[in-house]
Amino acid sequence: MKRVTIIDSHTGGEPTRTVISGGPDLGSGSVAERAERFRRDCDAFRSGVINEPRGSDVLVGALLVPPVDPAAVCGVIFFNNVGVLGMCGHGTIGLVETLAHLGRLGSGTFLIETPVGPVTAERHADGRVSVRNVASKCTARGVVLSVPGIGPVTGDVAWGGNWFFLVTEPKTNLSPSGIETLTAEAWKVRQAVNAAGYPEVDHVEFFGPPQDPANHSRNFVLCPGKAWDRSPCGTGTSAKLACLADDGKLQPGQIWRQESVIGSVFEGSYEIEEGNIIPTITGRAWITAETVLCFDPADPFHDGIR
Ligand code: PYC
Repeated sequence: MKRVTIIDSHTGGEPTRTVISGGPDLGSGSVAERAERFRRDCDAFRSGVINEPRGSDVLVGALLVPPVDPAAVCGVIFFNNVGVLGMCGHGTIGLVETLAHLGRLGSGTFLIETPVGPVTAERHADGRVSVRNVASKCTARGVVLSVPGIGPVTGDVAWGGNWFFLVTEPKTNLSPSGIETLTAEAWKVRQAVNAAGYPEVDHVEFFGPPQDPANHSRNFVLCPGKAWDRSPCGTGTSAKLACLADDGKLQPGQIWRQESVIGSVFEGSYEIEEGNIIPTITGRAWITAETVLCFDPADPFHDGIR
């Protein structure tokens, strides 16, 4: 029986499953090279850890790997129900909380290597974690899509560690009761934006007014495998900050409070470094389980249901 030790956490409701031991040996090289090896050679492991019967579509996995830079606390490869992610904001907050829970973090700022570049994180005295993300950018503005069954939809293409299509006037209210409809609409938008020449986009983000007046906006984010993000999405909020910065609607250092479709909140701001927009996202994670996953070679669903 193969055993994989994990710690589960959630960040604003969105779960992260951090693999502590029992993961594959990905050899040497940059975290990007090892993420590519993981994608190519370890799909059964990815699916077995995330998908039913051990997990569910909504889980995001975080595989700890040795860093290249000895100053880094770790390297990490994020993965979900269908593949490998570039970065993950809620996942990094969950990872930091997990390392703190294990007693592996001192105080101060930590360097973490991801496949799309290094990020830094800081755990504050109140347990909140700030993640200084990779450079984010808006690459196409005002893209008009003709979406079958919906009609014209306008949005922006932006990078925040993953690729997003950001829609500011969705057709459905961003409330928990609308999640089924929002999921169906966002999936159609995803197909339309991919067909319109943006195959890199694998997350769709709808924005609307916040429910809590202390916040600036509410969002609904559809992830690559059709799961909706329970958190406001760290990389999605980074993409939003890049668009706001581009529009001159948010100044460096100014706080943006992004509310999720279930009301959890990330605080974001950005700075400009060498002409790049560098977002910082702050949120809170909670430990939910310490578990050993068992993989019996005779189990017909050893590799998860994919
Ligand atoms: O927080 O960046 C994020 C994220 C990506 C996918 C799910 N959450």
